[in-house]
Formats: sequence, structure tokens, C-alpha cells
Amino acid sequence: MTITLTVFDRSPDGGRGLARDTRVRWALEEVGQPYEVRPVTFEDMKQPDHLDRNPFGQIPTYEEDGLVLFESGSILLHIAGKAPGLLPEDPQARARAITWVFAAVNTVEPPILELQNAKLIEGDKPWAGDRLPMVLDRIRKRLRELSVHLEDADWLDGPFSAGDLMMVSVLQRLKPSGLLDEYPNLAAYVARGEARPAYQRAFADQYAFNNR
Ligand code: GTB
Repeated sequence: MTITLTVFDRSPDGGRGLARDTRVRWALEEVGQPYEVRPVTFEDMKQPDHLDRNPFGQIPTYEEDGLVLFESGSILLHIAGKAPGLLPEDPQARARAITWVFAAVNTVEPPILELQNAKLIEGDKPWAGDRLPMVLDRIRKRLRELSVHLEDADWLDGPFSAGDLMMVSVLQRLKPSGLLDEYPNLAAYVARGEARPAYQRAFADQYAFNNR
């Protein structure tokens, strides 16, 4: 069984690990599953071959024995469901870990993505200066809430899980903004995730790939 991920041929971040293949690589490393990558350019992503894998023309996609998946959250849950290490056995703890994956992509990630849009896409619009503080407020609200929940725990709900993997991946996008440092327990939480050997391997592989 060969697993193949599509990844940026050259990630625009030059290998800082911010593209969404990193979270999938990390999950595969956590469960000890080898994989191959298929690089695609921005042009390739919009061609029929890739649109068959992901109708939205994005990376990452995941192929395994004729199964083709897109959406990093769905891919993560598929990987986590097949091997021990990312989801607890206890049904209630498992359901809570899955809840945290959704919280990461559905509740915390959207305002963070808005910040990228506000800076990179809308930065030159006449109203950009008025909008930015509102976007920052929405992010701070989520960070405050998450910080209160985490308190001084290592992970969101007991042992490290897929929920932490996704939440750390989502929060990493904020590092350049400095916002994360306003919440020291969240900054430490992200650092804890990044210190995991599986993350280190995933990061090193995507870095080497993007700098080949
Ligand atoms: N909801 C989907 C998922 O979770 O898988 C979103 C997938 C997605 O946004 N993929 C992006 C993509 O394919 C790459 S990760 N974009 C190309 C397109 O839409 O045409 C987003 C990303 C890109 C670049 C950086 N960077 O350079 O810092 C960071 C994150």
C-alpha cells in the first residue's frame, strides 16, 4: 500500500512548513506510515488530472489503494482512524479529539485566514486600515478562549491527539504576526507540538523538498 500526497512543487513559503501538506506529513510521521509525494505546480493544480483528485484545485490530496481524499482535516482523521497514536480508544475521548480537529479548522482557522487575506490580498484597498483591527480582534477572541481552556495543560484534552496536531498547525500561521506571543501558554503549546520528533521529521522533509 503506497500513500501519495500532492504537495506544492515549490511552496511559496520556501519550506517554512506553513502549507497544508505539513500537517498531513506530520500525521503520517506520528503513526509511522511511509509516504511518497507528487509535486504539482499552481498550473498543474487547475488541470483535469488534479481536479479529479480535488475539485477545488488545491493541495494536499491523499491517495491510497484507489482512495482519493482532499481536505487536510478529512485526511488527518482518515490517517488517525487507521493506526493507533492520534485518536484515543475510549469512544468519548475519541469523539472529543475529533471535536478539537473541527474546532481547529472550523472555529480557529477562519479568522486566521482572514488575516492573511487582509494583509496579502486586501492590503492596498482604501478600507484595509479600517478592517484590520476587526480581523485582529476576532483572532484575539479565539486565542483568549483557547488559552483559557488550555490553562497550564500540555494538550487540549488529555494525551496528544489529532486535535492537538491540527490546532498547533493552525496556530503556527500566526507566528509571524506576533499575536501568539500575547498568550504565553498558546505559544508554549505550539512549541511543544513542534518539538515532537514526528513534527521535526515532517518539517525537515518538507524543507528539504522545497529547497531541493
Ligand atoms: N481546506 C483545505 C484543506 O484544509 O486542505 C484548504 C487547502 C488549501 O488552502 N490549499 C492551498 C492551495 O492549494 C495550499 S495550503 N492553494 C492553491 C490554490 O488555492 O490555488 C495554503 C497555504 C499556501 C501557501 C502558504 N505559504 O506560502 O505560506 C501557506 C499556506
